[in-house]
Order: sequence, then C-alpha cells, then structure tokens
Amino acid sequence: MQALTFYLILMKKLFFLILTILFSTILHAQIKPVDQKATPETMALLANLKAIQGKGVLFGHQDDLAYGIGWKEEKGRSDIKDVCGSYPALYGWEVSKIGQEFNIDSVNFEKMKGWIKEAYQRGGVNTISWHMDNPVTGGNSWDNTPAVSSIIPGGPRHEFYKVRLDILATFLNDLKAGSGTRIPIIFRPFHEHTGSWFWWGKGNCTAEEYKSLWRFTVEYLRDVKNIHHLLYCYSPDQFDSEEQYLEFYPGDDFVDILAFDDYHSVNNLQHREKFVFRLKTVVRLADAKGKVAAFSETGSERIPVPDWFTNNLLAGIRADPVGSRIAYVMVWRNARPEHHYAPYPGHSSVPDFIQFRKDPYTIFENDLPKMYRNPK
Ligand code: BMA
Repeated sequence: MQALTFYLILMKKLFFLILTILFSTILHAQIKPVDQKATPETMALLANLKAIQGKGVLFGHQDDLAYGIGWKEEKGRSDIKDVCGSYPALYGWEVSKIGQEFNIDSVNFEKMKGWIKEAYQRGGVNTISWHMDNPVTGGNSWDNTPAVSSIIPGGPRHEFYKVRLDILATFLNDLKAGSGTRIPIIFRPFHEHTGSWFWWGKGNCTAEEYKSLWRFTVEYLRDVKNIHHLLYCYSPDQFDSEEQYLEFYPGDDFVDILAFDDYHSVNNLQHREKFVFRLKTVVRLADAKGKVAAFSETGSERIPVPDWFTNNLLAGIRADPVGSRIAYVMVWRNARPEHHYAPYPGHSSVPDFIQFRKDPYTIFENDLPKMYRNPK
C-alpha cells in the first residue's frame, strides 16, 4: 500500500515536471515584442511573421492602393492586382510631412488612413516609413546637415522632436478597424542609415546618437503616448559585415524586425554572393536574437530586365536555405513611367511577374494566413 502511494506521488510529480518543461518551452518559443503591452493583434502579427519564415515570403509594394502608372486614387485599384489578380500581402506607406494634408509624394493622409484600414480588413500587413524633414534646417530628409544630436534628450531641438512624435502618435491612434481595434503597423523609421544621404545616416551623426534617437523614439511612443500597435523595424542600407550591420543597432529591447534595404546587390547578378550574404546575415542575426528577418525595401527602377522578379529577386532569395528565410520583401512605389518598381498592365515584366506570383514560395494577399490571430 505504502509502495503504491509512493508510486502515485512520484507519478504526479513527474507529470507536473513534464508539464512545466513543456509550458516553459512554449513560452520561450513565443516571440516577444519590444512592447510588453503590444495589442493581441500586434503580437499575433509578429508571431505569424516569424512562423512564415522558411515557408514563404510576403510580397509588398509601397503606396500600392494610392496610385499607379496612369491612375490615382481609384477605389480598389492596385497595379499589382491589375497584373496578377491579387493584392500584395504587404503595403508600405510614408509619413513624411505628417501633420500636413499631404505627404512628400502627394498622398493625402486622411485617405492613407482609409487604405491602411482596407488593407488590414482584407488581412494584409501595413508598414510605415518616415522621411522626416531635417529638424534643424527645415529642409527635407536628404538635407544631411547634422541634426540627430539636436533632437535627442538634452539637445536644443528635443522639444521640437517630441511635438513631431505627438503629431505622429495622433495619426497612429487614428488607425482603427471598425471594431475600434488599433491596426498593427510595422514602423520603420530612420532607415538606410549605413548610407549618408539622410540626416540620420552615417557620417551625419554618431552611432551612439543614432541609438539614443531610436531608443527615445520607442520609449516616447510606447511609454508616454501609449501606442501599443507598433512593431519596430531596423533597416540599414547596404552592409558588408555583421559588425557594419550592427554598428547603429539600438539593442534587442528596441527592435522587433531586423531588415535591410538593397537596390544594388540584387540588381547585379555578378553580386549574387553579396546579396545572399546580406540575406543570410540578417536571418542569422534575427534567429539568434529571437526576432523576425525581412528585406524591407528593394526594386529595380523601371524594371528594364523583364525577368527581374524571378531571376534577380526570387532566385537570389532562394539561393540559400538560410537566406531564403526572410518574412517579407517590399518593392518601392509606382510613381511615374520613369520612376516605378512594380509592373503595371502592358509592362514587359508582366509575364515574369505572373510566374513570380504563381511560385509557391511567394505570398500575396490571397495566400495569406490569418495574420492577426495566433499561429497554430
Ligand atoms: C524616394 C523617391 C522619392 C520619394 C521618396 C519618399 O525613393 O521615390 O520620389 O519622395 O522616396 O517616398
């Protein structure tokens, strides 16, 4: 009898031990956002992006619903959908000149809110970049007069920067679905900083100043403005080593998505190795840090090479099993015939783009899993 009781107690202990181990494994496997108070939809988006890595790549397009070649603001229209029958899975938007009526590319901010909502309601993903005007000179973001040291805490233009963030926060808070749910946004500020063309880029500020600006931005939006529907995306431009990629990295507590922009190595087949190296580096670092990896911005202006989508982009992504594990890729905007990065009806890259869309590895809106529910 005593032996039986002892046996039962032992079994019970063992059972709870196994349960605890299982539970903590699941908890650890779950990817944690920068924002501990992130909304359930935002957390689900992050978990889904991570779960998708290695299964496929979401395809994205900047300003897709706002305009295309030969049209502007036509309800339901998209160059991507016109060409292949599906909307992209991801939509890029730009908030330069936030607080005014139109952004730098004449996109009306009120209408942008509507397009972000439409995309969300169809199950798509939204990302926002910020070509912020130079806060010292009032010039645009390409005015690379040093400014970062002026707007970080303690700097003479710090209060001015806080007001810019207040205005941005008001816009972000307006991004609500019908139910009042805030629409999750991948926020990608201060991008391409490995180049020196923007005032926040290398050469125009120190790495420490950049990190301080990034950390302040996250803390202010999250802890002061109570914005809990953002995922923070770090996206340098070209880099040739892990050290270079991480030089301005603000830290694991401030970044959800490790990404990069590249319009160079992807466009030159001779530089395939470099392209693959960049993809692999970002995936490896993201894996090691428990983050999502992405290819935040790319494209070939005017797409002069008709098989660019399959041969440059997709073949490059698929060239390596590690490099292929990025969650999404986004091409830049279709502004006008001399400045566009996605095909439109009649373009010579259309047949290839249809192949690209049909490839089982590319994910368009029609192929998306439910991005705002926890993955199974
Ligand atoms: C650049 C170009 C510009 C545009 C800017 C911000 O790459 O497309 O025409 O104003 O991005 O969106």
